[in-house]
Amino acid sequence: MNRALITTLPLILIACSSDNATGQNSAEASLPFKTSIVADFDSPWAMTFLPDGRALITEKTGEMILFDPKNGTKIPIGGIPKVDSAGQGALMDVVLHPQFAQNKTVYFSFSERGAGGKGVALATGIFNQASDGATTLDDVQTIFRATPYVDGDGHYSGRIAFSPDGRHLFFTNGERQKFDPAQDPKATLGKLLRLNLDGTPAAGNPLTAKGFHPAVWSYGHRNLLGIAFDKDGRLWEQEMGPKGGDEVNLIKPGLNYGYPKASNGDHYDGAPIPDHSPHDGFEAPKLSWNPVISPTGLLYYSGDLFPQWKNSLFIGGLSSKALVRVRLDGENASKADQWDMGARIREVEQGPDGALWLLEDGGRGSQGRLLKLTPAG
Ligand SMILES: [Ca+2]
Ligand SMILES: [Ca+2]
Repeated sequence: MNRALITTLPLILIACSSDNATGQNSAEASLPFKTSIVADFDSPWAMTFLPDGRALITEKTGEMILFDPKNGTKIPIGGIPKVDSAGQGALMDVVLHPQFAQNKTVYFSFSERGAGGKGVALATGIFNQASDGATTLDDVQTIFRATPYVDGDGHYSGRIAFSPDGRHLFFTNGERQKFDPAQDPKATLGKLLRLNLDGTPAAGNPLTAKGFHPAVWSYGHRNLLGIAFDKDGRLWEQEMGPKGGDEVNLIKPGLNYGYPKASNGDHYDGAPIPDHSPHDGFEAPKLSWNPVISPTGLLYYSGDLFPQWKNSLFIGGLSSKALVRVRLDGENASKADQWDMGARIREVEQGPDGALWLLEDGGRGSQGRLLKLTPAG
């Protein structure tokens, strides 16, 4: 390989047998994908692709970065509000408005300090890149805040997804390591919320007439770190459960998913939680993991590059340092693959060409790299 080619290639292959015939790692060689290191970040949290193939990437400490995979350019984006990134706090998810091509609107979530303590907030801004490349989110507005704000730095959740018809957005609020708020009708903590695109609670939410906060769509959740719609419009969710209780759930309006009254896991202090059982009044997970995988990010795969994985969910694993694949069949889900990635995986995204893109989390020895997975061989 000549030097000019090396310096112009944005991608570095780390598991290519032809480049590494002597020191080949058998685990890597057996993976069904080729892993390319595209870039290095500090502690990235989420990413989303723009229509032109560039990407927005959030960093835990509060930066949003415009990244161009074609040349490796990173441009910090101005206009992001102050983020409280202590503990599990972060500048969190970033998702484009369904009509981004027309209105340039970006939705993002972050943890902040406010009356009563800390909480997770949802905001919008208008993507604006000047002719000199300087990039900002203009007219940033916080359109929803979790209720209530409490002390502590954990279980914010903060994931965002739009309904397939583009008329509503779903937003996750974790139970903030306070347990009972997940069952409190007035709190948005431990809930999956359905909002209008302006951040107000959507009309017709299923529990409003029963006295719940009008944004609530489902409840009894712990730390909801991924939501995604499948091709038939089903809403899937994964959450970090208690010890031995990580979950994939199929979300249906108005249902109680049990936490902290029912879980296939138990509290980390050893206190038992009754397992899910038929007719206990709680919706059981479609899948649970023991030992845990520490799931983060959730992608519904619809691409053509890995045709064998259509109709699969992909989940990043923190403690498991894994990429996890779940096979869907209607309302059923089954564990399909768990590949060792050797680093904590925070985010999974599908690229414009159907490649899988992963962000390492950057903590506890993981580097925070952006990885691109393409078919092996
Ligand atoms: Ca994403
Ligand atoms: Ca249990």
